[in-house]
Amino acid sequence: MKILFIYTDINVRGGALSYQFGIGQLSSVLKKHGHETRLHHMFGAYDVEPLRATLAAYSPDVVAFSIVYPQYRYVRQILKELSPWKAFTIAGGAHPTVFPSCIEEMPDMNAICVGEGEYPFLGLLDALKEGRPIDAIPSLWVRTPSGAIVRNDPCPFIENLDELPPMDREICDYQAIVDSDFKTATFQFGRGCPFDCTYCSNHIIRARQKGPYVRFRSVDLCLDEIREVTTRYSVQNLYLNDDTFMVKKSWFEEFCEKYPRQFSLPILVNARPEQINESVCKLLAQAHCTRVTMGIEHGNEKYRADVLRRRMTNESIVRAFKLCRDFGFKTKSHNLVGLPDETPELHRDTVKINADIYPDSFNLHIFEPYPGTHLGDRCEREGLIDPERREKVFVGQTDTILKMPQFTREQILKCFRRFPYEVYKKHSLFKAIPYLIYYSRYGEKIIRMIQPIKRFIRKFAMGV
Ligand code: B12
Ligand code: SF4
Repeated sequence: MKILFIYTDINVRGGALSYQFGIGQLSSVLKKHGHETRLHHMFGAYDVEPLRATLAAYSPDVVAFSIVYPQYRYVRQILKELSPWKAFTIAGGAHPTVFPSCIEEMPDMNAICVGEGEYPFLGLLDALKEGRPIDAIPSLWVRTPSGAIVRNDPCPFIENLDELPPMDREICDYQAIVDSDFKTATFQFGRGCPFDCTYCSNHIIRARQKGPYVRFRSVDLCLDEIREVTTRYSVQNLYLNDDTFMVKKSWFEEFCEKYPRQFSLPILVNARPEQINESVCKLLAQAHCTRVTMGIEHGNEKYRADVLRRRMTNESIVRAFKLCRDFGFKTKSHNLVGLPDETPELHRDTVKINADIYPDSFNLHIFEPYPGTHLGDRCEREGLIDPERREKVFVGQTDTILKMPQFTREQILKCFRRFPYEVYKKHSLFKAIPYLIYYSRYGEKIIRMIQPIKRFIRKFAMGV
């Protein structure tokens, strides 16, 4: 059968293209079973016309959307504008997994997949091809001709990721993706995260299916994948996108021992501060690591533990960043602002810890409540979401839809815009200035204008 995947990447900040691992994995599995796949990547501004043309030219049997909540509004718009659909429509991804009742808000969506999609999707395609009923396939919620929705229980997590073929990178212009992010190829070697951060979707994704959630492909297969990608494409850095790269100690050690025997390209990784210690850093250094990204999220220890369920001390965070720096790795911190119960005073603790740490680079996101997550549901229950803004405004983590008397929208935006200056002012104004522009009201427009010299600015500001 002919399947057209649709990946919407609209209004995403920063201008880098991205590879969607879920689609890459589903595509390789479907191709292995004799199906034909294509991708329509809607990037930048919303424009449905090229998609209309793709649909007319390709005439797919099935149209498959992958949805994260911030992009959900655009998927609904596409569905509406191109209705009625000739092809069967199905969606999967984080949002339908965390909040499956979203199918009720999409009358043109025939089915959604809750959780991992490889086998449910294959089951669906086989049934459609053979004209069999489709309403009893595990993990699928299906809209019947009468309009009723059948909700099937999910199948268990795939136990052994090695049984999946390597991800399909040919489905997109992979070289363009690599080039748009300073020649960086991204990899996702495992699935799942054992932690419970309330603003993140992982605790719900984990609860949706049975069986162990945190899994890794075997190291040798991961190295084969790196070889394949670096041979086929021109790549200068590898970004290992896994939520927590070092969560399975034996896998991490094996990877760090075997990787440098075969490759010399620098790797960039994610970690939790409490995972960083001397022996971990030694292994990372051995594996040519050049940057470690760690979530701080909030600088107030008690707030971080009580509201975000991130139980670690400030001391351990400061120590982790320092250790990484001592080993010569660049560091990057992730932070949030505009959270429930937060105040401008509490946010100052986030500024302070970043100023103390002085990371080479950082991200500050304005909190966006994802429906179905612990913190998203709390915002809903407590009436913190401004209903007008939720429907009308795309926030993309640079604005807020919360209405909180103790931390108003104006205050949140002010904190967001001043963060770079406050963090870097005592260290380096040269570093603060590019960030101030990036986080300013006109940041996105300016970034687009200076696209040709982006690499130079990044080197200047972050040293990478
Ligand atoms: C890697 C990653 C990225 C990468 C790759 C983008 C991507 N969409 O995959 C990058 C860095 C680019 C990224 C960007 C963003 N991300 Co992100 N990302 C992740 C991460 C850490 C892993 C996802 C992954 O690759 N898993 C492995 C693959 C194989 O699984 P998968 O994508 O889930 O797909 C499987 C199933 O979901 C299903 N499936 C998926 N699509 C479909 C479609 C059909 C038809 C079917 C049947 C099944 C199906 O089958 C797949 C195979 O089993 C998750 C956290 C997590 N645990 O999921 C966050 C996550 C998905 N990201 C999230 C967000 C919010 C974003 C951004 C909006 C952030 C931002 N402000 O820029 C952007 C959005 C980009 C976009 N347009 O999608 C949220 C989504 C929240 C939600 N409830 O919707 C998550 C869950 C993290 C969180 N904070 O909770 N992200
Ligand atoms: S450690 Fe990161 S990926 Fe894991 S639950 Fe927390 S925020 Fe999500």
